[in-house]
Amino acid sequence: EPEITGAVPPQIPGIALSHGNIHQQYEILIIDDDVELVAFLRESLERKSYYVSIALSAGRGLKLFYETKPDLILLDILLPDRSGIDVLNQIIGKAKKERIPIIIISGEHSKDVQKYAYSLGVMDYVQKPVDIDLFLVLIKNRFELKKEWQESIIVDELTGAFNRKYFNQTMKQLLSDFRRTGRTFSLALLDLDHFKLVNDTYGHLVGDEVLQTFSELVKQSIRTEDTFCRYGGEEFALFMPNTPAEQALLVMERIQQSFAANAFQAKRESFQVTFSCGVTEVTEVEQNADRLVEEADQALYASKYNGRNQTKL
Ligand code: GH3
Ligand code: MG
Ligand code: MG
Ligand code: MG
Repeated sequence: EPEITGAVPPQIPGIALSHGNIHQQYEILIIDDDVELVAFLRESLERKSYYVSIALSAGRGLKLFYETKPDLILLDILLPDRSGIDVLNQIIGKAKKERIPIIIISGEHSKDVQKYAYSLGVMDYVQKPVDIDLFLVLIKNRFELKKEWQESIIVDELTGAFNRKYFNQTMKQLLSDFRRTGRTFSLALLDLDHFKLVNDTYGHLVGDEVLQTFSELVKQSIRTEDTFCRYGGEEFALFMPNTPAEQALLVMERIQQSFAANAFQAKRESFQVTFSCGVTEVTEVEQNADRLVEEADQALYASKYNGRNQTKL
């Protein structure tokens, strides 16, 4: 079987994130033996900047499914080696779990086959000949849903900061970059000062608003390559790649000043909130996630102990 391969994705992670927005280069796997249709689809999809990989048989399709982890699959029913329904049965579980949409494109118009595909959980069954304009809109819709889902599992709902799950992923990525290339990064832990008092005085809803305003302000103050996460409760974390600790400290002090200057209104009163911060920079090769967090946490504790509304290394 001739090997037709699509454009090679870049060696950077598939998902690039900036402050809760996903900019992804999506990869589409086409499993279809109709060479002309495949070439046409590929051209149309690549023009829309999708990556395309192609399998002209069920066997090759399954191999590429497991190897390339596509974001969407276009699956034919009549294939030379096995039926597309077989393929479907084999991959549908994993595809559902990982939210990989499967779109059947087939010349097989029997109602029973369509019904069976739908009953397995396929959302779209497109009959050949394919109307490319409609087809491209359909794909775009499927990716929009996927993107919403991808964001929903890594972004904290209240504050729009990344969640703890994404904190862990980012930590892993940055530590491995550091071990591989020596690229440094700083980690800051931020904890709101006397936040219990804010809740007790003005109520939990006002407390939530403070958390939101705080997050907005931090997000506006940082670079796109920085990653801002809600670590838990009223505690946040900021990763600053390529930033030595001394520089990170200055960044945090600047944010502290602008946050402290912000006036909140509640119960016909005006009040201010501050936060304390601890910063650490990755240094030794053996440094691991727990050590880094512990160091930042100790620095944070020193800031609290020393009177709050400040940053320590
Ligand atoms: P310190 O300056 O020492 O950090 O004092 P603190 O009062 O900020 O610290 P403490 O750990 O005693 O209290 C944290 C409070 O944050 C208690 C908790 O109810 C509140 N909190 C945590 N998550 C949320 C949230 O999502 N919304 C609101 N409104 N409050 C929250
Ligand atoms: Mg076919
Ligand atoms: Mg606190
Ligand atoms: Mg706390």
